[in-house]
Amino acid sequence: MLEIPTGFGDKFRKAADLLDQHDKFRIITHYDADGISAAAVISRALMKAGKGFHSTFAESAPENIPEGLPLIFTDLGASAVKKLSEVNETVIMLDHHRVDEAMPECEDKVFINPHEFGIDGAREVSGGTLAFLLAVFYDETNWIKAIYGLAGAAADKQNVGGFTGVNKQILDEALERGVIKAREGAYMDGDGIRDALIRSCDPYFPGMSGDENRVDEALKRFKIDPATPVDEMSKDTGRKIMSLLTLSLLKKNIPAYMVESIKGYRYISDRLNMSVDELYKLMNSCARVSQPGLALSFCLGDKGALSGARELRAEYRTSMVKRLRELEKEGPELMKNIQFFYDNKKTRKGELAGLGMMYLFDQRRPAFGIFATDGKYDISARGTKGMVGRGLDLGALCRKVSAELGGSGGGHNIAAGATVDKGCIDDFLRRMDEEVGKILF
Ligand SMILES: [Mn+2]
Repeated sequence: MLEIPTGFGDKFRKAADLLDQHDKFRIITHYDADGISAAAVISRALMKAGKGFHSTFAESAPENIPEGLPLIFTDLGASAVKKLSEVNETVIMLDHHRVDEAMPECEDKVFINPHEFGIDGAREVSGGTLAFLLAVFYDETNWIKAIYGLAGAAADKQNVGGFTGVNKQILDEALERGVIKAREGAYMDGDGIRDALIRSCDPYFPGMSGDENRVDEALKRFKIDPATPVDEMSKDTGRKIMSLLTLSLLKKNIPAYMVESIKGYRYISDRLNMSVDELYKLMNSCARVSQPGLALSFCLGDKGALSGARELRAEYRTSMVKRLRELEKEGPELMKNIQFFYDNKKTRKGELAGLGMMYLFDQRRPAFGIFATDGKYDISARGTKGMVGRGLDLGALCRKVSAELGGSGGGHNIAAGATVDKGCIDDFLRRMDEEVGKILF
């Protein structure tokens, strides 16, 4: 049984009653993978109850709140509760982002934010798992949809080091109910082990990912059938593959906790024939190219949409592996205390910098991915947990250094970004190199 604070549970009961009272809803959800996951859970629950819905993806709660239908906000809305409390509609809001404001109490509205109950929305529950709680409060048979909720939590990186809090409770009960199965292994998927190894970009295996010859050679040496499905490898085969992958990372001096994180429990829904890991990565692939609707469609059972999403993910993986291999060969440019590279895709540079820091690049220097847009440079900065532990705050540095040069910037300590005028990029890198040096060296 789920053990959640009483007041928190009361809010879900009230939200479930509001679902009961209407036949059609407008769902407004965040356009990232967690938002897609939340919309998938709610839409499926409404479909099952024979209710209608209409979903929209947004970056935040819209300026003008649409009226005419009861509203469900998922994975967003907490920063706009005042406005939402004034609309002339029934409102259900489920948002795990931390805000300072108290959640208002209104008769035909319910505002659910886990932080109000001492639950850490950054780690313990996501938009997807909040939506899932509502679905099971509404109708217990919705437990079979657990994979959709957990995918949102995984997409928001709440599974790093294992699920905790509300997410963990949902996972445990889903396992107990048999709607999800746990299997141990590497976080890889593909059409057989050969395909999975060649396409693997997250995790990326230096000297292995993208290199058909090396993969073939290794599989032959270990006498492993290249077509063996990843989930059906014998213990012995799994061990051989793991030692191979571990070695590829250790050669790059990747720290032990990162090497460890390439494997763990994968949570699989037999019904969907998919793992939580694969599901959220498919959602991410759609969100990345601004097609969250495609991901929602496949979650609602559209087979064509599923193959479309699989194609998007395959293209994405091919492009990432290719670019990471180039960076593996040429290396990012090294300065004294930082490293940087240019990339021709805006959204890719940050992910390349992040994956590079996790699996490939020099571990002593934070990485900066740079993209040229009209007249400006867009910069993504990524560090490691170790650097943050030694006092590095890339968000603060991006803000400070870009402001000195008339640009803007900010973000988290481990992942941040900045924009500066074209003529300023050399100064930006030079100043960043100095500032990072003061902290790390
Ligand atoms: Mn979220």
